[in-house]
Amino acid sequence: MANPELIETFQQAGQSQVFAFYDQLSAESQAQLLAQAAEIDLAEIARLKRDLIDSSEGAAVDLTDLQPAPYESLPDHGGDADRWQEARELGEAALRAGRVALFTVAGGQGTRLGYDGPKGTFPITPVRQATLFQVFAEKVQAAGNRYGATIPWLIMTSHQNHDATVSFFAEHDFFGLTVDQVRFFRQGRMPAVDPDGKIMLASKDAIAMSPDGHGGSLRALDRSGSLDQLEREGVDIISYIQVDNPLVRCIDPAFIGWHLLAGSEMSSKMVPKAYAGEKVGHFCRQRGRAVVVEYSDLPASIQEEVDSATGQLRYLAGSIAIHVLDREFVRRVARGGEGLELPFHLARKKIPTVDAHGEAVKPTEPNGIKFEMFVFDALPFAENPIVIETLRENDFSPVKNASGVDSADSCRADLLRQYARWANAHGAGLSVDDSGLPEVTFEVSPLFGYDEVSFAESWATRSAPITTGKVLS
Ligand code: UD2
Repeated sequence: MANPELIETFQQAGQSQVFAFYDQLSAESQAQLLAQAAEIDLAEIARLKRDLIDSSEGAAVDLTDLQPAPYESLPDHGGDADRWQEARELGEAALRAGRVALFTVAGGQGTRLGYDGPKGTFPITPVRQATLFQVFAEKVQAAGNRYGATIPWLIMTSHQNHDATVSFFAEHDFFGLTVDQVRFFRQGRMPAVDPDGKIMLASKDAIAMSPDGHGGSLRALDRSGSLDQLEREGVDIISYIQVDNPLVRCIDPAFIGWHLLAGSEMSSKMVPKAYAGEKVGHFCRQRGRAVVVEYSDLPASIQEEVDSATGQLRYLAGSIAIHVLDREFVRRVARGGEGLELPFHLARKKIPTVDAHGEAVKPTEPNGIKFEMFVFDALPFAENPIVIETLRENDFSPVKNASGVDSADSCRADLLRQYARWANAHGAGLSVDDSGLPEVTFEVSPLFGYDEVSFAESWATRSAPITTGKVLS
């Protein structure tokens, strides 16, 4: 039998069920199963069972000494306009010096959207139906042109969607970017376990493995050699975004500048929560460190507290998963040790598996547990973390659900509102409804304008009026 040591290690760890059907498998399937098993850190699984599954306190979030995090308000909301201008200039200088890379986490499974394929290949813009990936590619290109620098774009995929993602870019000639500029790497995986901590099989010859969460991106950036490559290129600032949010200012000089002004290792954007129960994480401080507490972990009574001085929610700063990371900070956290490890979070899920006879089981209730790391759990390790305010309409409209809130429809409408705001600020005179939605369905390619400033420059040279179906490009 090939690799008996590995099988024996699993037996000794009480995980022999992983090889229950091994003798029935072809040599190829045996090799596949062994390769998967070799990815698993059995000591880590034992620790997670003990600390998260068996311990009632393990999963509880520590809320002692929690305070709302301070943040830099926008100039229109009382912030220091001169400092914002200083930040912007500093960020622009860093961009011109080629110090900035974009990083997109795109390893999620997109289950809620119900879309078959990597989420980044989802068509989103209102006229061209450009995909999420194309929108980001055009923003990278436009910003690179503006600052006279090549902006590397790192994309983290998962085992499930890696090949499809890479082929998609190849089929579309990398949307005008160079092959060297766009770098793909896979994130790590974790096995699902049953309530007794036993590693589950997806089929007789495969372990039920799933992506290790967006927090796995820090390890993956390091393991893939991406950090070393960035270091050779003189890039030390990593702009982190999620694949589901095409509205994001993914290359934002002011944000980069605030990160540099503060000497921060990890910076974040916040939006004021729209209402107490909004489902976002909360930026907080705890014993001198920055933390994000997910909505599900913060009791409603705390979420509803009002600041008597401002009349606003006390825990106002909502996390929209937009960060700037210092390259060496990522390396430090990725390498771990000395208490630097990101914690795992546990989620009870329906995991397709096999029964004792190897027959497929499709559960209707959660039957297993997945483990994920979250990138914002790196914040407590960061020196001088800073949170800055942004406007939702400029930075945040994620595509998460098939319909309703945070769906493709709501996101397209937000894109249209943004185009109309930019155009009307320059006298386009478009009719809009009370929510700012224009009557005409048109589109602004990021190559024409990826923010107000670049839009204003291109607008001065445009010709025909805006009508339905028009693409400004
Ligand atoms: C996340 C945040 C939430 C809020 C929201 C904003 C968590 C737990 N919550 O919610 O507070 O900021 O985003 O949109 O993060 N991904 C991977 N690999 C994985 C899992 C996810 O690359 O293993 C990527 C995924 O492709 C997507 C992003 O991470 O780009 C967010 O993932 P999600 O949809 O699971 O996050 P969500 O909506 O629960």
